[in-house]
Amino acid sequence: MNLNQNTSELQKLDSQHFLHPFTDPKALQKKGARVITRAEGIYLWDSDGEKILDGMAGLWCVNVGYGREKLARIAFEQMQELPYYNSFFNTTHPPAIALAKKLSEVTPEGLNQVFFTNSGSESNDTVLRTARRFWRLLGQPEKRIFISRMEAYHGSTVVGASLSGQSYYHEMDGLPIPDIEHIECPYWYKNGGDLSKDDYGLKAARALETKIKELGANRVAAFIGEPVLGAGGVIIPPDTYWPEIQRICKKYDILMITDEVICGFGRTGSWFGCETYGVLPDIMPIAKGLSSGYLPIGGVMISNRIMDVLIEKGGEYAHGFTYSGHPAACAVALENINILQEEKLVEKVADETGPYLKKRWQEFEDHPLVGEVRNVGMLGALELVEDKATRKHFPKDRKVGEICRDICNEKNIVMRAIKDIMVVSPPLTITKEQIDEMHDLVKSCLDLTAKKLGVS
Ligand code: PXG
Repeated sequence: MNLNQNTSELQKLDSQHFLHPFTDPKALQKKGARVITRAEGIYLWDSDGEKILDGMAGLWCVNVGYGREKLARIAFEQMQELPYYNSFFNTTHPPAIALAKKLSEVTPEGLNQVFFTNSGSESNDTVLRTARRFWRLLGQPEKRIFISRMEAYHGSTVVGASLSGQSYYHEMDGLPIPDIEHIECPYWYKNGGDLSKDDYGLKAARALETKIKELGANRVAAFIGEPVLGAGGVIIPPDTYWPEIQRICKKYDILMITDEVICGFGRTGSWFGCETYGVLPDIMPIAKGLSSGYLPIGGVMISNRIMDVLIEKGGEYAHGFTYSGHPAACAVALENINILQEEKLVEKVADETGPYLKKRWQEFEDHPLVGEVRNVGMLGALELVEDKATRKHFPKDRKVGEICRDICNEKNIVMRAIKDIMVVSPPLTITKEQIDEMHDLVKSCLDLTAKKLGVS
């Protein structure tokens, strides 16, 4: 990589030729992007040599941390042995077979077959096509509506964005596509009012039943939800929510899909988020932590019930991507899962670092800007409000989240601002000492934000 250019030259070339995801290109031209040049453990370095604590594990994905030589070596070796071959038309190769077998072992009971993709968005396109095909093969082609939720994020393809639940994902190009509905998500702090968390969890789940009755169960294919809503603001459901969702899905014979793109591979302190909440999905899209982001790969885990129908009644499954089950990506993902197992990273989050993050994070409850502190596993959110007693948010135009995020940037910690919710999702390798370091940085950024806003 040519790193001899200085930062401003790199920024200029970047904004002239590179259209960035979820970025205002005009603002970028003025400000210039931060140029990240290397990474190790939980830290990044930029083109000015600044060391940055990555509180977001990239984009919620670098679960085993940066700088794993073994993953690089495995990609190198696989690329020499067989850099590419496909799995269309009755061909296959050993890395895809080995990863598929491993996934059937680490995922919950009854999910034994995987379809490989290259991203979470492709996974959700696959989910929609597969669920509709399942009902069609059973002689119910009218059972095709997907019920998703407000605040959800399921990707940026046409299907992914349609399933997503924030209007600004839809405004860009007139989405959602037909036969996708959105219901309230289990956002207790915003919508719970005086209800206890458990009572509100049941209420939020029963919005699904109301919607099913309104549409007719014979028209509803599936319910899809992230176990914990990630990009919507780390919205953690009350414990009563998912079991009630599962009960309703069973009652009306609707497929239940847990989107594990963020929650999978240890993020919530279990291998998969559905396990944290005690439910078992029919279909489970995965990506991100599957390879810890070292190479792009995603997948969809499919239950035996669905596979039996696809096999017995289906004929050709007319869906696939050139790079489905790419050999190097599969080899890296397999080794990434081995690392999670060998270093007991999921157990570490459950028993040691997750509870420690929670303890340190709870200290922010006393901060004048913080209305709610949320944690599960290696996820944390701080909801910034104008009035703690009434849970009133700041007016949108004060851009409080953006202010805090810019301060984090200056202080060399990456935190994501989702409206006025500040979020962390660090690598699962983070140590207690590093959690302390992250806590201190976050504290100083909150204090500076409060100062800038004139809040004390
Ligand atoms: N499902 C979920 C739950 C996700 O969080 C996707 C699907 C789509 O995955 P791909 O691989 O197509 O991006 C995601 C992605 C953010 C952010 O900053 C979150 C995601 C992607 C980019 C940014 O919150 N989540």
